[in-house]
Amino acid sequence: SSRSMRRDKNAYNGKRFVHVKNPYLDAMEEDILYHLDLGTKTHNLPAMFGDVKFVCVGGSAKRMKAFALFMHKELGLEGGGEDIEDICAGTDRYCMFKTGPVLSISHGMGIPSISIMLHELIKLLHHARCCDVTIIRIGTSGGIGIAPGSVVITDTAVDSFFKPQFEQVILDNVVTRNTELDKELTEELFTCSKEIPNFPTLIGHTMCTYDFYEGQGRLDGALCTFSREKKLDYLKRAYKAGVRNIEMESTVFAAMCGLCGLKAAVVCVTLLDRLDSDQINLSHDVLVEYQQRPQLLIAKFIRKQLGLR
Ligand code: R2B
Ligand code: URA
Repeated sequence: SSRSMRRDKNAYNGKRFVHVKNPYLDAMEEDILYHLDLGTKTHNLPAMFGDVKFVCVGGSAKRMKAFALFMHKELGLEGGGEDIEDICAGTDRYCMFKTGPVLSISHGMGIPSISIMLHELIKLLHHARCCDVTIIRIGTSGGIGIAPGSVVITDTAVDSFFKPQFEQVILDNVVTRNTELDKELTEELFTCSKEIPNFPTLIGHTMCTYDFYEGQGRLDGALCTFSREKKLDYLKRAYKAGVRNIEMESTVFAAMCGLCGLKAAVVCVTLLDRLDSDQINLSHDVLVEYQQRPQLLIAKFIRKQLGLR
């Protein structure tokens, strides 16, 4: 594919470095990663992050801390990991934890929030001279026509018009970017999922919207200007176009990671079937269990990649 060719072109001595595509960056004397409370002069980024091979991102700070603790255990690292420190403790915009070669970071909700984090994360990985990095978004989503609790591995992220693209407004232009994800990684994750008992998983398109309510065809927001029939017609057309779940970050995540040479995947659990309802009425325990599913899959995948069976 065009993406793997691009990847080869950017490999040196067989290593694929994280690259930034900004001619101004190299000339900067210092780079302050403001929203992460890190910087090239204040921190030794290669020493802190040079060994990172897996980056996991997800919306909630609590969940990404829980994932780091889980990974700590799964990697068989020393101690219980309870004292794991938030590397971004100087800011409450995002949180970040490191366990061995695994970095766990929260990104908040929606395209603008994840996009700010990704700009600074990708620069961080570049400054730290990381190579061969795999990045995975683990999240929640609304399913379409599939049982709640199912895990969807995204093959292509699509916009609200079911198009496999992300439109970035730059100055007063609209730049259209590709949202293809890594095919090989998607397949590897799907293979992993089959090795976990009672773990409903499928590969499908993921629709990314700018809003949770009107933007996802919900009838239960503070505003609603369409009928139940229009809602169902839209969601059924999405299903026909191959969409199996809806969330709020996948298109920009796929676009930015693809352009910067990161092998990327999106793995989201579905909390409800949008053909049945709009409100999420799962009990606390079921919600917690569902949210652990993407974490379980990624932990298994990382263990396998590191040769820890
Ligand atoms: C999934 O869940 C959040 C909204 O509830 C949003 O961040 C997303 O993509
Ligand atoms: N996250 C979303 O974006 N939509 C849902 O329906 C559930 C979680």
